Amino acid sequence: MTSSALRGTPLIERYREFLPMTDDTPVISMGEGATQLVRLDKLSECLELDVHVKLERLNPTGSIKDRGMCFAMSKAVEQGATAVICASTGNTSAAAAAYAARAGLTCAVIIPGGKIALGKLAQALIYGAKVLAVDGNFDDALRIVRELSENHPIALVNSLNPFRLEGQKTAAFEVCDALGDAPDVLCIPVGTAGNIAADGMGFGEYREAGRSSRLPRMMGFQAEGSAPLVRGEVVTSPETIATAIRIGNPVRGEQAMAAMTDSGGGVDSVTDEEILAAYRMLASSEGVFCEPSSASSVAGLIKAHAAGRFTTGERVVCVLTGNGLKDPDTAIAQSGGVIEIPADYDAAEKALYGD
Ligand code: AN7
Repeated sequence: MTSSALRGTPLIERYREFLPMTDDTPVISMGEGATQLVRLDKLSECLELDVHVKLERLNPTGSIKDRGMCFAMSKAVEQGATAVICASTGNTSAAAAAYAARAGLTCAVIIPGGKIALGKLAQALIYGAKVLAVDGNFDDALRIVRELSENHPIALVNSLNPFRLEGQKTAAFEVCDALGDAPDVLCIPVGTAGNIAADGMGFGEYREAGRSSRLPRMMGFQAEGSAPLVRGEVVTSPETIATAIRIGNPVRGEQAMAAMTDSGGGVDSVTDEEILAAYRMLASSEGVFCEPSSASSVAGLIKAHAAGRFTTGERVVCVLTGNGLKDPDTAIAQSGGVIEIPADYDAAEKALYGD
């Protein structure tokens, strides 16, 4: 079946046998998952690898977060919740707000003030969430959200919520289904580390069920200024242009480290310069526009390749977790400026072809 045909079947129905669904679990869905894998021909040739990217921007709110959110929301409704809350660097808030709207729940999100991409803020607002911006970072926001969810009847839908990981792991299933088996290597950005922890579960469960024959080496990449797992300690003031992964205390860190290490992969960091170089290259050379955080997976691949961590011909999947359109400010700042001309033919010709 094609991706678009698959998208007609709710993600959590498609992988029902791998999820803790009950007869009472409603299916809250709007066409998530079944995202395309695209081969990067130029990068593959350059690195002598078989490199594919998984375009998670094809999810309903434009990021990978919809996978976990559709299931977390379904379970929240099953358990009788009427309200949900999350802390977010942006994408989780967009997903929570959208799925809450669809399920008829109220949604509150707490974001780091001034540090989320414009498109994500627009999404949370228009989907009708109550948006609180704290004078602090994601880790501060999560601390507050955890306490609120303990004191009030409001369901927490951050990746601390186990159902989020259950939904997120479907990305690993889809990679195996699309390629016929697990790839040699999976590269993915790391923020809260929920995704890579979930992928570890997904690849493991698929192999156990005989749906794939092996586990990929899982390589996670943090931004250098927000790299608690690489440094082995909490980062109190995380900084990076990749605001989605500007997180200093990953709640799924331990589980993620085990998954990465057990698979023969590991965690590393990439600088903002490396992230932005990959971000520009993906768009201008491969026609793939992702958000900066997502490009850290490709930046990490390039760095790991330079360090000799691949064998020629290996198959690599980089997960491009979010849509480039969410962060127009960075795209414009990273591009050549607009050339302004008067409204006449000669000026246009001169600007394009010179005198
Ligand atoms: C585009 O939205 O944490 O390691 O609050 O938006 O599972 O956290 C987003 C994270 C990668 C990292 N790429 O995934 C949030 C949030 C994008 C993201 C990550 C995020 P995790």
